[in-house]
Amino acid sequence: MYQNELEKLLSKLPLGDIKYLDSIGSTNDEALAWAANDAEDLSLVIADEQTAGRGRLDRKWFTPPGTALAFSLILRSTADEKPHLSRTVGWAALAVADSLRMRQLTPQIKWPNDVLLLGRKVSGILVESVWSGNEIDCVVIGIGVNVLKGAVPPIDHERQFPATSLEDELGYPPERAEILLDILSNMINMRPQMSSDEFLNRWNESLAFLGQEVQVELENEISVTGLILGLEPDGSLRLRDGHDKTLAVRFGDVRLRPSK
Ligand code: BT5
Repeated sequence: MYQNELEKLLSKLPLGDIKYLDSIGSTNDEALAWAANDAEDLSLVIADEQTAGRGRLDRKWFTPPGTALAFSLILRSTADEKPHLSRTVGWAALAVADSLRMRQLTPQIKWPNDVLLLGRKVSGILVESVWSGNEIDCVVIGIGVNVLKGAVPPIDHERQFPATSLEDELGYPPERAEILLDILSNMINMRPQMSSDEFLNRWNESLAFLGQEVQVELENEISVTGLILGLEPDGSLRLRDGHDKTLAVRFGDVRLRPSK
């Protein structure tokens, strides 16, 4: 674990408690259990390796040791933030995208939860909630970033979309700890703006396939094909289908890809 390096850098940020782990099944599982107990706002679980990293719908997320960022941030939202929690995934995706822009890369957000570089997935985000009755008590934001080449899953690792790493795109191996610091700083700085129109505009402008035709797979193997018009205020995706009808696709079990 690169704990010493991380401790030094992360001490600059107003985070809650931090758990550093050499290896874990999934940082989201650890953070969900911690959040259900007594974790403070902005507590962090970070692991060098995940042996059962998860994507959505129980898909697998590949995190071999020494190569990737895999962490989960616990958000104890305030009453003011609760109405905007559906924007959480955009918050994380923009923070990752901004950290890549700081390195002269050109990221795009493949709605809802992937960050792409030149059409290849470099980062995935998994937002999960801890409920208390009918209310969301807190949110866990899991982020995986392929930093070094070795983080890119082999072709046969149920890979449905091309993948890349920062090392592949930059041409040199960047420091994991510095990228983590930038992502977390971006999240902390952007947090008060999450409800603003400007935030939504920035998220919108970062969307991959904007104005292009895509196919979105919903639950039960139903899919819709349409032109991406942009985001609804709650972060849903607005599409125009072949009959000129506008529809909004909510988060959930969707898979998006260009239709041709
Ligand atoms: C995601 O799901 O992209 C969300 C991934 C979230 C991972 C973080 S790591 C920290 C935290 N702890 C966890 O256990 N999870 C979070 P989804 O959109 O369902 O994409 C999953 C798909 O991406 C898989 O089915 C593979 O096709 C592909 N994939 C797996 N590992 C990958 C990797 N390292 N890079 C690029 N693609 C990958």
